[in-house]
Amino acid sequence: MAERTYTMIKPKSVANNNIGNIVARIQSGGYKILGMKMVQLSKQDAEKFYAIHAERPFYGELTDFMSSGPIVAMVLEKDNCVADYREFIGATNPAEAAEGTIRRDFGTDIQCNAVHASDSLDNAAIEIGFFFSNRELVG
Ligand code: 3AN
Repeated sequence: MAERTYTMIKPKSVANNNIGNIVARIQSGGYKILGMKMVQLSKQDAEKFYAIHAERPFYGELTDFMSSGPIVAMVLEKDNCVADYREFIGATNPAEAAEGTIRRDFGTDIQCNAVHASDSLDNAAIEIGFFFSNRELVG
């Protein structure tokens, strides 16, 4: 069944000029891009987006990093999109991500792991709503 997920290209990959490479990878994987924009999160935005990780030791560092430069936010659509895309990008730690995955090829460490991906259908809906209005999505 067609599902939607939320993904974003993290600041370091934007700074490293990898937007085009990552978008090409996503499209060649069969994911349809329904919405896309480049924005810079404030520290407060990043804290809100990652509120689920508030108790984790890396929360301060993660939200500093995610607000350190522009990100590219996207909504993707495909059958079984949420689970398939998690597999497609690879493990959280790029060093442990499978060959040929986005995180393996474009991530540098566990924090700067190239892209974010929603971890469930419910969170995908919340995360899509955080960045996009319905008007900004095609199809
Ligand atoms: P995923 O992004 O694979 O769902 P989560 O939800 O465990 O992984 O972590 C969310 C984000 O927090 C990761 N994308 C990564 O940027 C950061 N992160 C996770 N674990 C660590 C860690 N041990 N040290 C620093 N940052 C981390």
